[in-house]
Amino acid sequence: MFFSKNDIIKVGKMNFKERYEELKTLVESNLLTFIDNFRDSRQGILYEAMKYSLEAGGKRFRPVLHLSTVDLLGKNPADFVDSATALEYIHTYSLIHDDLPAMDNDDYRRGKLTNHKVFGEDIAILAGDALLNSAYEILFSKIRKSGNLSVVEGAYCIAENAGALGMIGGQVCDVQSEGKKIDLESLLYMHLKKTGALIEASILSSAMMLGANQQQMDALKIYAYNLGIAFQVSDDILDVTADFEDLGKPIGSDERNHKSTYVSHYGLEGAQKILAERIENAISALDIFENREFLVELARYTQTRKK
Ligand code: GRG
Repeated sequence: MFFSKNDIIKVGKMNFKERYEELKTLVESNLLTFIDNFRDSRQGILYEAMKYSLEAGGKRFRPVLHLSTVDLLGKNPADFVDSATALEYIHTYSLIHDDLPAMDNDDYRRGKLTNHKVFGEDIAILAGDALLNSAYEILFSKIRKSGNLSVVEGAYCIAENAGALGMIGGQVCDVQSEGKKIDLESLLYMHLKKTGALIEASILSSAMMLGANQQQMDALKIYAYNLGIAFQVSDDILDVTADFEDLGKPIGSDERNHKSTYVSHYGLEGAQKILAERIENAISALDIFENREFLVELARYTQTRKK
């Protein structure tokens, strides 16, 4: 189902689940448009591999965050489908590479065989590379169309948070700490970068592109920071409490891979308490926004999600 700009503007008060589905559909219905130019080329196999992982499902949490921040600031989410898609491309590339034998060596993701299991390691690496590159093509194109410095700032925020001092840096800490018991400071740093950075960028980049004021940016930074940590804590909890069907991948992989997690450090109850605290911190940061209902519910969903 495709939503036109007018449909999106018309959306008034509606329940959280419906609005989430609507924003998710907005992204999903445009997800392949940006790579359509090489579908029938010599690189057809690359297109198929990218398409496979893009269509494998997933919550689309980062694009939904990006678009709902646009909502929060009273603008039209349909104008941000491109940058929302770029975020999902970056996320999908990171999952493909994370699943490779040289990293986590996983066979299942989102309930389906991982990319390298279907297309081979060589194509899976290239599909990840191409998704990352396509994300920046999309962002450059948005900058070119807008001619606006605030769009450059938002795009830079995404690049920086996905990079060596962001998600990639966090992944470096992750692979280097495997099999070791790391201290809490290192655990927090790793998670802030590996998981939190792209979640933070999803929220802050659209606010930057829209020229949000300092007070709004400060509040969103607190929300995004706490939500990023909360998302990782809930991921650690799900790894021991969820089931394969909901999660789409085997349970208990953190323990099998000797990973330090919030659960291994604090126990299940301790991790649940930290999660609740982070969620409350995130929610109270939104007090300055009148239209905060959806992002409040999104934080609560992060606490109670089953997948
Ligand atoms: C390979 C550069 C590089 C980075 C990998 C994202 C990542 C960094 C690793 C994934 C490992 C992992 C399970 C991290 C925990 C949090 C996380 C990012 C979970 C997956 O994201 P979801 O739950 O997945 O949003 P879906 O499938 O819903 O999109």
